[in-house]
Amino acid sequence: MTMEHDTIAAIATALGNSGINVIRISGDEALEIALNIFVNKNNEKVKSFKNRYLTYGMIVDRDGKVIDEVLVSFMQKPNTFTREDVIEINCHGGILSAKKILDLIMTYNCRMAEQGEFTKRAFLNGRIDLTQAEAIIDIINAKTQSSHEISVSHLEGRLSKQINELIERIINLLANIEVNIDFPEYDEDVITINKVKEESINMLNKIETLINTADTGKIYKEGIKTLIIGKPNVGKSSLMNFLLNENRAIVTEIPGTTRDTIEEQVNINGIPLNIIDTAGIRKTEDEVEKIGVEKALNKINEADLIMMVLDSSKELEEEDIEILKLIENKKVIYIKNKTDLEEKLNLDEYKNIEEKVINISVLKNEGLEKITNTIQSMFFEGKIDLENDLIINNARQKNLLINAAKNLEEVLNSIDNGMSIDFIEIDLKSCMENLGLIVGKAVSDDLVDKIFSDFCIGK
Ligand SMILES: Nc1nc2c(ncn2[C@@H]2O[C@H](COP(=O)(O)OP(=O)(O)OP(=O)(O)O)[C@@H](O)[C@H]2O)c(=O)[nH]1
Ligand SMILES: [Mg+2]
Repeated sequence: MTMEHDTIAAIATALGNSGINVIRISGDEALEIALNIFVNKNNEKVKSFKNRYLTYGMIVDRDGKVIDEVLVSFMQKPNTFTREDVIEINCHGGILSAKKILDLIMTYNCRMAEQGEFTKRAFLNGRIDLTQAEAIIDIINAKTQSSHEISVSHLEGRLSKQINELIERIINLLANIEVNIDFPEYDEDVITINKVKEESINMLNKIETLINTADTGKIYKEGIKTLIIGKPNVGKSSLMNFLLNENRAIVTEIPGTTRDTIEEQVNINGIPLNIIDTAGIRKTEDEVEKIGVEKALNKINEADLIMMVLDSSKELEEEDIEILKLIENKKVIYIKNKTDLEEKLNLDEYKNIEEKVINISVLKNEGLEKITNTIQSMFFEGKIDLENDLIINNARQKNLLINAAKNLEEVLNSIDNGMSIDFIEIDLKSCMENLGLIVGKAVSDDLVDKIFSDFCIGK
């Protein structure tokens, strides 16, 4: 078990061939340790560092041997990221300098920081709340501009502000109810109940609006899992390569070219796609191909979007029909490729599909923009204004909002059924607790540990 007030240290930058690395120390011993291992340009120990200034000098080991040339900054508590004393040492890049300095620091009264422990301290010491801490992880991991923007708005505290406002409103309602329970002779029951009802409806609307943004938030964060599927040789890998704008997958005229699934991420007009090219679906005796086909079929369930590729120059075959059946209940874009060749495909028996089919020729570079337009309208049509809407992009937060919404529905049910005000009070309190958990009020230690363990070391 680690103690929250230990002094901790870690290398905060990714180790590799970089220009500089940063070693961070936080805690009561931070300043003392830095003073012990540092000498200035005259090779003298210093008595202190000026708060929030960079000081040039050397790090020397216990025998006085120079390890590296550095810039040291001292940030005095409480106005620091962790709200503790923080030292940051900028040393030269590469792996060795930073590691040697960290090893030296470890010989003092200090231990290695756990993953995310600096940010965890920022949370535990009240500098940021949980939505902001989660936003920091998401900013680090953001793969698209949009996902980054959403997380920055959370870091600024926009989500916390809305949640805290809701909590305030519930506290007011509870106070009203308490007055009623304590002084029943005032007989303001009806007024109170009406107010609770009105407020609950209004708050429920707000929460539902937030919940409705969660699908979009998830897509921006994780990308649309897009499976390219079809019988062999229809041009799946050609389409994949076109979307990626590189020759990632092997393309040949031999049916059965792609054996394994190939997964890549791409950003198309700001829409993040995780594209998976698959082995052409057919019955085959080839052991390797068979496994590939199995893999492709298994991926259907977990896909957010299926791109079903058909070959315009071939008649509809049993394999096509089988795939059409398998994807019946999924979000599908039907793509008819090779429209540069003489058309043989007949979809008369599949009128509903025919209407939706997008005609393309990867070879001639025709019709491909229609695919992106379709994705855009399928997933984002008029729903979200990234700049102004607050978007949920975290499953934990979404689930708590769903619970809070259920609590308010219960409140409204109880009112409609003329239940005693005690019931209403209980559900309002649960709602308040669920909202509180979003921003990190009364969250369990285990949960805090779990959330911060997703961070990298040194953050
Ligand atoms: N005429 C024409 N040929 C195309 C077009 N798109 C792809 N092809 C050709 O069709 C053949 C098969 O393309 P692939 O992209 O390998 O097809 P696939 O669906 O990945 O095939 P498997 O991996 O075997 O399942 C290649 O010879 C491509 O050059 C197109 O729009 N028109
Ligand atoms: Mg292929």
